[in-house]
Amino acid sequence: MTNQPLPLAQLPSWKSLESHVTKLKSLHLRELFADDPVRGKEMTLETLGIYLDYSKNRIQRETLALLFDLARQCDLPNKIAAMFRGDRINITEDRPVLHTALRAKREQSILVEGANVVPDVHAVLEKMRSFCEKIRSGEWKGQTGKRIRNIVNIGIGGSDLGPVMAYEALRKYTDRSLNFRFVSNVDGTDFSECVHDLDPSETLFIVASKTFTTLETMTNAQSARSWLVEGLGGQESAVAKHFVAVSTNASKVSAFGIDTDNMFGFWDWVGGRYSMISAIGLSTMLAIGPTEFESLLDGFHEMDEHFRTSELEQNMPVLMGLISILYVNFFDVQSIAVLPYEQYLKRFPAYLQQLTMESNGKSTTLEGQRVDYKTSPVYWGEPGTNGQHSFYQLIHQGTALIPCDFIAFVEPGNPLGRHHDILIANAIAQAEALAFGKTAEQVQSEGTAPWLVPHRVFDGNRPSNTLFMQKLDPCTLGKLIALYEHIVFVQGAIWNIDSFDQWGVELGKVLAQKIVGEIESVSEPLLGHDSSTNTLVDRYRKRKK
Ligand code: G6Q
Repeated sequence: MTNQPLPLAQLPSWKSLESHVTKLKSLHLRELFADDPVRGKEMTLETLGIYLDYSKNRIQRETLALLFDLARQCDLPNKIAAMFRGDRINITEDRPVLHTALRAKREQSILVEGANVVPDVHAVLEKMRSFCEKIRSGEWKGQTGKRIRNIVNIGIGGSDLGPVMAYEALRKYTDRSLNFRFVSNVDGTDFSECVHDLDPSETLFIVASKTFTTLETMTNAQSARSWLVEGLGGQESAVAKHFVAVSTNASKVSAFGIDTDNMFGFWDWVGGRYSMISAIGLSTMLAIGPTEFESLLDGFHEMDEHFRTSELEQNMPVLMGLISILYVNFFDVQSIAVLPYEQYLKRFPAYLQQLTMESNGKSTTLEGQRVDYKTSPVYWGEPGTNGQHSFYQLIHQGTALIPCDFIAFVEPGNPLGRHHDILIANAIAQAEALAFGKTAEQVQSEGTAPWLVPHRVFDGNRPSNTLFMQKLDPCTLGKLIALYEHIVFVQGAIWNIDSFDQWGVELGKVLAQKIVGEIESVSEPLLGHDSSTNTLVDRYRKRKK
């Protein structure tokens, strides 16, 4: 599958980067800008209405050339082609990785085992559209004849984070006569708080689960069913009017009591964290309507095409992915902050946590060897300006180097006096302060007492990207999400790992099942764990009411 001839750390470009970075580390962004006055204009890339300023990174043009060499030596162009073609690149699960087919145009053909999957994708989209129209128009009635006003998505992980993020991001485009809620945690508080003020006769539950076996989702779905049936006078027949499912598992869906006519399918070649634009996006389509959902799909597709067809040097996901590799593998960076200066993107960092860390939090190569280099950093963040009044201190003056992605839009979500100018000024100022800092001389010249000077110095030389777009609308959101999906792909391709499995979540699930049995056992269980686990189980058993 891959033509990569040598282990990563033995590639010539890797070795060249190692020696190049020794020199780079001694350079300050102040010098890089002083030596290259057009840097701030030239180290930018604009595509699909996204302006990327990457000039405030600790790079020279030579660094980029070496990173592109690395990409070629890692066979990145062929790896990209293999994903889009539907090769079984998720090797540990022996599956193609085709979330890009979810946003393919009707006339495209993408073959899985010889069959074109694009017509199936469009058939599901059509079914979703017709259902959404019935709910949004009020044609679909609940058990008592009332129209649906509340929509509750029950799902977790990939079946929750994308829908929640998209709903929040596109709130301005949503039908405000419908009320959307999202339940994910098995903690009963999540479900209880979600429904406490809802009328069951006006509530629709979407049970979103690829496998339809996930413990949290099934537990919440059962509680939802009891709540609904009880609230509607014990009528089991109400389930048909108040529950729909999104899943790949028809038999489990019908065993739950949901008519498979009310099931929206997808396929095992869509990974959970890459599924928000599949039928898992049903709540999104209900909220924004089929036409805006189409724009969202278009945005994803445009970025897919950019990624698939652009030269590496002009390819935004490739560029951003490679710059992140530089920091993680050559500057020992442990985390990257994503900082949207846009309130509607408040759940975007949470969404990215899963996308990035579940994909690339791996330490085994595709050949089954232990990696001898770092893989995924921690991705985290908060919307600006809130973060500035909390953790930015550490980014400015702490001991860790934390590259930042600033995300901003020219047009405000809600024009209000000077708010937006102030917001954007802050985003631009933070990137400037991080890069250039404030020297001891500058601090002294302000008349600061000598003992206080070291505390008030900003070293600077802290890198960032700025992503500037015109307006947060469905199409732009699609481009932005696909950009990060493909950055993750680039990282995984260079690190030579399987970005599309998630074996690391299995062990805890299995142990939890065992411990649930022990906790709920009527007779005293024989506990065979370590002494810490045994004591915790025993303590809970003795104290629970
Ligand atoms: C994502 C993961 C994971 C998954 C959830 C929910 O890539 O596979 O987050 O989405 O575990 O799974 P189900 O959709 O099967 O309930």
